Amino acid sequence: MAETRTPQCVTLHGASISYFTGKMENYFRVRGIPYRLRSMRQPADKRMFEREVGLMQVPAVQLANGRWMTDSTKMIQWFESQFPDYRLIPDDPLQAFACLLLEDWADEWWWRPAMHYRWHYPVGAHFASRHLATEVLGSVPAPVWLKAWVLRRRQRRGYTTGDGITPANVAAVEASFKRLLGQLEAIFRNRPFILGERPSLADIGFSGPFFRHFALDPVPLEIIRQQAPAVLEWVARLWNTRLAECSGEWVRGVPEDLGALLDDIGGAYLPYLCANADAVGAGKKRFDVEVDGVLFKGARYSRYRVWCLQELRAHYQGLPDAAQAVAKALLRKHSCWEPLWRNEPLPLLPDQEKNLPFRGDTKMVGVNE
Ligand SMILES: N[C@@H](CCC(=O)N[C@@H](CS)C(=O)NCC(=O)O)C(=O)O
Repeated sequence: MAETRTPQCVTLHGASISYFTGKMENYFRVRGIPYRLRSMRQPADKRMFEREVGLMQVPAVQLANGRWMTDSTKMIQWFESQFPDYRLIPDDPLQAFACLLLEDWADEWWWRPAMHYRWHYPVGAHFASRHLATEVLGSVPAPVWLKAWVLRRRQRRGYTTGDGITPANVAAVEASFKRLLGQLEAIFRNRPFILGERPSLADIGFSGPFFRHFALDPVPLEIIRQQAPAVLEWVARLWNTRLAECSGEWVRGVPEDLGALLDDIGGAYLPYLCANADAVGAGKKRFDVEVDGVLFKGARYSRYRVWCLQELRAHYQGLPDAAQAVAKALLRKHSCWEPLWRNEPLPLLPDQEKNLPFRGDTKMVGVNE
């Protein structure tokens, strides 16, 4: 019989325009887990986060019993194991694997374009920097304009021009976003959520880039309005859906229209993860990588994303034999198979991220490294 225990209210420490805070908000709402958003305040919270979860990154979640957690992906997996009613992850192992792959891609690959659109265009950069200067740096004794300027510079150096975006590849990065919109638009014209009539972990994954970035920042929002109105509807639909009230069904298997997304994962994301693993293995904090015809110069290395690649492998290896065979054929068809296994061994730290979601070892991208 389904579990009906009502979760207690949790505290979501984050920022109200942050990518991963927005992902957790969508998760908690859809899943019916009551939460209170508490805006992180710098610099005091830095010490508290480092003490409680090992890292300064948002969001961090505090359970009703006071225990702290970090990392949206592992937190969601933990909550799903605690409250197994109203399933967010399909029972079909192939669909579950597809969800985990899409979530990882949404988290890690769409971060850079989302940061680009936020910080490249002055209209969005001024809105976001003033907002964060007030929300997150409110207690820092300096004028808002100065804090906003410092934030814009930090975010560009950390996540856009300092992470592989150059004048030569901006057009291609923006074209990849528009291609994603076309792919998602085609899906949402056919059904309300990525895997059917009910939201899955794949939708929650995409709420990261979309909810607080692409569908909030003025430049990408206008592109979505004009080119992908069904995607805009999906953003609001997900926010307004409660799994407890959903009676819709999943689609069967992995539908054909997800093929274009898988092609992009195989063509760009997984090869990027391999190049990142090469860089980490070689001790290079910056590296150049060309994927799908687009050159990223001076991308930052990420130890965390080496672990992401390991996680994708582990999800595949955890599939039952029959599902492994189908998954392998699917991954092969979309050029995902070879890059999934290309690097051996992976340059992981000893026991890296073993204590997630309660303690993290590495940040997704270290802006100060
Ligand atoms: N893997 C983490 C990533 C969290 C993350 O990188 N959050 C960003 C803000 S949305 C952050 O805190 N960055 C740290 C910084 O900018 O120093 C998750 O899934 O929660």
